[in-house]
Amino acid sequence: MKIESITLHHLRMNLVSPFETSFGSIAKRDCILVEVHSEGLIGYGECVADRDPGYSYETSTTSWHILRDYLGPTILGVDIKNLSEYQHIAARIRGHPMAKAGMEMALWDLTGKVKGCSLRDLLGGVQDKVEVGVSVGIQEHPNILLDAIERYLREGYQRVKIKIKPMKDIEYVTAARKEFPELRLYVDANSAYNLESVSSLFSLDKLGLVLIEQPLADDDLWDHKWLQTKLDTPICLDESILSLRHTRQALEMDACRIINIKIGRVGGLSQAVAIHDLCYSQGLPVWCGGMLETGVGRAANLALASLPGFSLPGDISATDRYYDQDITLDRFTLNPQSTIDVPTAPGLGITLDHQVLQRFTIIKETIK
Ligand code: OSB
Ligand code: MG
Repeated sequence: MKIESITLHHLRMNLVSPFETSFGSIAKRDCILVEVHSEGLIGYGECVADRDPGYSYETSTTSWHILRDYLGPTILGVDIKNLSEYQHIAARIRGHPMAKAGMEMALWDLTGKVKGCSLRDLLGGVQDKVEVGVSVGIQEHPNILLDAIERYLREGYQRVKIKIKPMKDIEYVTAARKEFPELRLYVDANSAYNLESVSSLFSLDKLGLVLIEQPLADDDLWDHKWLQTKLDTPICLDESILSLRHTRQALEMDACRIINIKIGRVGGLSQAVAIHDLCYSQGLPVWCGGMLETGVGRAANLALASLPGFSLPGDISATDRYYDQDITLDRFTLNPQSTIDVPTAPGLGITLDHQVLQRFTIIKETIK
């Protein structure tokens, strides 16, 4: 696959409702669509870095810089024979996993289209549909949270993740547990706690949660290891796991009992699969995290989540949970049993809606 040109689109898309986490609230979501052209085919990838550095140090602006000034020029004109060649190119740039993942996804899509093979089959996926849940943002009042959960349950979701932070935790999650005694509940703190505020989590430990996601700092496996000895509820790491090495060390330390795998956070699908493989071989459950993706990133998440070790429902909701208008013609819908179908067409298996894409593009640049 000789890479002839690369087009970057900085998108800003309206969410159906604002999404609030411990690091802030967003009403519009930014991302970069990466378009790679080769021999009459186009591969698409989504870089999930947000406008602000709340979840990660990467932003849409830093990713744009890395994609346009480093990754793009290095692969332009190169005949990429396989994805491991790209791994070597990306490894020369320190950090910036989301930028690397966006470009890699476009190359995976292209590879699938060249071979006439779906991403699921390229990765070794084994499911036609995957179990999914919904992530509910921080709300103004526990009753509003209960209403939101009830609405999602009516839509068919059978697993709910509640975003928490200090003061927006015990009362909210206790109310949810009381109202929905059997519901599979996750909570996600996005690093909002420290050793002073951690006692709230001991109250949550009594509520029969499936997991507590990323309670402490992103760069702190050690304190998570300590906290896991104090909790019966499994800790699930998200922000702390940026690589296969972090995964191995977290496993060796018993810093968590579950891992959330996100393609962007770990630098791409190849790394995501490697992390899956290690966890699967050690019997550690994983699930696919979300970054409010468009249909492009959602298709990749579905393919990844079809691997055999993804034994817990992921943060992969239906298109209408995020966007009224999405950049793909394909809209993902929820099946009975809280599942979504994995795309089967070559590559990501999606088709772009160029009108919608144009409407949400705030900057566009082609390098050739
Ligand atoms: O921590 O999982 C997270 C969204 C943006 C940034 C971080 C996170 C999230 C979510 C939403 O929880 C998951 C989704 O439905 O895409
Ligand atoms: Mg998370």
